[in-house]
Amino acid sequence: MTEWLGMPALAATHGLQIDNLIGWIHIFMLILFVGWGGFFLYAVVRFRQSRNPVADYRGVTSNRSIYSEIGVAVVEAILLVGFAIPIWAARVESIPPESEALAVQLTGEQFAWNVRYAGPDGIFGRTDIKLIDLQSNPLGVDRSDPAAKDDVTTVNQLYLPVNKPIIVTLRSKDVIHSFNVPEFRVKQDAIPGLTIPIWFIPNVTTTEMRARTGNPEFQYEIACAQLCGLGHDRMRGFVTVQSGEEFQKWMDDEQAKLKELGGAGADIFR
Ligand SMILES: [Cu+2]
Repeated sequence: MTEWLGMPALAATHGLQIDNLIGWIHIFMLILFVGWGGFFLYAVVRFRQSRNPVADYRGVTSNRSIYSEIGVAVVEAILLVGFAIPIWAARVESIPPESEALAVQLTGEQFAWNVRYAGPDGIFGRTDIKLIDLQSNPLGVDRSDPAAKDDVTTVNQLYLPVNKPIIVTLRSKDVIHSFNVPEFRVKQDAIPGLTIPIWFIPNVTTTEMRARTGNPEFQYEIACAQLCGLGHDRMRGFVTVQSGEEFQKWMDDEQAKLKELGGAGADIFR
C-alpha cells in the first residue's frame, strides 16, 4: 500500500511493518493538514473585520474543537503505542540467539566500514589496540589467538546470506557514524565507547534485486547517515546478499586465502 510514497525497494522481512506505519502516518497527517488548513481558511473568512468590527471576548462556546483534539490525540497514541513502540521493541528486545543467526561486527571509522566475521569457529578472536595498523590491520585482530586465526575482515564489503537473521554489532573508532541500508529499513548510530546490536533478515539477494529493479549494476549500499567529517560522503560500504551456498563458498574462499597467507598479514589483502 505504500508504493505511492516512492520508498526504496524493500529487502528485509520486518520492513513491511515500517512501511505500513509510514503510510498510515502520511494518511493521518494529510487528514490533519486538510482539516487544519480548512479551519484556518474558514476562520479567516468567517471572522473577517468587515463582519466583526468589534472583538468578541466570550470566545468559543461549543465543545467541538475539544472533541476533535481528543480524537487527534487518540489516533496519535494508537500509532505510537499500538504500532511504533512494538515494531521498535522487536528490533531492540527480541534479538535472536547467535546460534540461529550470523553475527557480524561492523566498526565505523573516518571514513570506512570495517567488517569482521568470526569464521567457522563462531568465535571472534582477540583484538589488541596496539596491533591496529590503518593499512594492514584496522581492527587490531591478534592473529596469534587461535580463535582469531579464522576471523575474516573486509573493508566496505559486507557479504550476507539471504533469509537468515543477521546481527550487526556496531562500534566506532572515532566519531559517531550511522549504519543505514535503506532497503533493509535499518538505521542505527555507531557510537564511540558503545557496542550496539541491530538485527534484520534480508530476503532479496542482490541478483534478484538487479532483476527486479532492471538495473544490472544495483548494489545495496551502506550510507553513513551521520555527518562524520570532511570525508563523510566517501563513507560508502556495499552489501552483497547471496544465497546460503554462495555465501558459504565466499567464506570458504576467504578461509583458503587466510591459510595461504598464514594468518597474520592477511588483512593487507582485503
Ligand atoms: Cu561516517
